[in-house]
Amino acid sequence: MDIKAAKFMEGFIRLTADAFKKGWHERNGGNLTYRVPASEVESVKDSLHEVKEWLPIGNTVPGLAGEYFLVTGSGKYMRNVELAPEENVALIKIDEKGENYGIVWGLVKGGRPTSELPTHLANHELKKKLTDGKNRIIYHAHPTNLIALTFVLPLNDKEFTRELWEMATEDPVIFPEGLGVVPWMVPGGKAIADASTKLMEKYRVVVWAHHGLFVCGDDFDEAFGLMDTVEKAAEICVKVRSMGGKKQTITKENFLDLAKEFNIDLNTDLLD
Ligand code: 2HA
Ligand code: ZN
Repeated sequence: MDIKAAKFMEGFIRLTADAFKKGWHERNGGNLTYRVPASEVESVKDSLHEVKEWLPIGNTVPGLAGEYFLVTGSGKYMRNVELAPEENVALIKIDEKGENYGIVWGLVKGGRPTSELPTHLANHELKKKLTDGKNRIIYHAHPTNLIALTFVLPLNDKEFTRELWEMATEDPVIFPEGLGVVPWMVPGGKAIADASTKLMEKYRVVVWAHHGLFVCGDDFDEAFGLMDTVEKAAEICVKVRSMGGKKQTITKENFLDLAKEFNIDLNTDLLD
C-alpha cells in the first residue's frame, strides 16, 4: 500500500489539520510523533527506501531500538502536512543502539525531523515501558490560553492542576493524575527532554512555561482530546479571571465525590 493511503497517515493528517484550525500551531510551532506498529510498517513497505544517512538523535533510547516513527519535520508548518505529507513529515527508523535515526520515507525536499526529537523519543521510550507498549503518540502544541496562564498561575504541579480541574467538572476524569509543570527552559535539547520525562513518569500532560503543552496518548484521538481538554480548561480560566475571578467553585469534597462515583484514581496529593 502507498503510505499516503494508510490509515495511520490519515489519523496523523487529521490531527495536524484540526490542531492548526484550533490555533495551536502558528508558523512552524508544535510537533507530533507516532510510534508505528511493525504490522503497519510492513503494510507500507513498498513506499519506503533504505536509510541513506544515520544521524544522532541527541539522546539515547535503547528501549526504542529498531522502532519506526512518523514525525513532523523541523521548521515545517502543521497546516502544510495535509497538503504535502511527503514534504513535511518523515518516517524514521531508530538504530540498534537507540543512538541514531535514519529517514526511510518523506521530507522529499530536504529537512530534519522535529527539533524536539530528543524529548519525543525519551518520552516514547518511557511511556512504551509504562503502558506495555500501548502508548504510541507524543504531541506538543502552543495553545494560546494555556500559555497565557503560565504568566499568571504559580508554576507548580499542585496549584496549576487544581486550578484547571476546577474549570470543568469532568476534567479530573480526563486527567486524574493531574499535570506537571516545567519552568522556562531552552526548547529542543536534552535538558527539557530530561525534565519532561521525569514528570511524564507520573503524568500524561506536561506544561512548558511560556511555551506550550506536551501530552501523550495511545492513539490520535486520545492525544488530541487531552490537548483540547486542557486548553479548554485554560480558556475557561482566562475568562473567569477576566470577569473578576471565581465567586464559587468545585470544592475538595465535590472532587472526592466525583472520584468515588466515577471510580477514578484521583491524585488526591494535589487536592489539599
Ligand atoms: O517550533 O514548537 O518547541 C517547533 C516547536 C519547538
Ligand atoms: Zn514548541
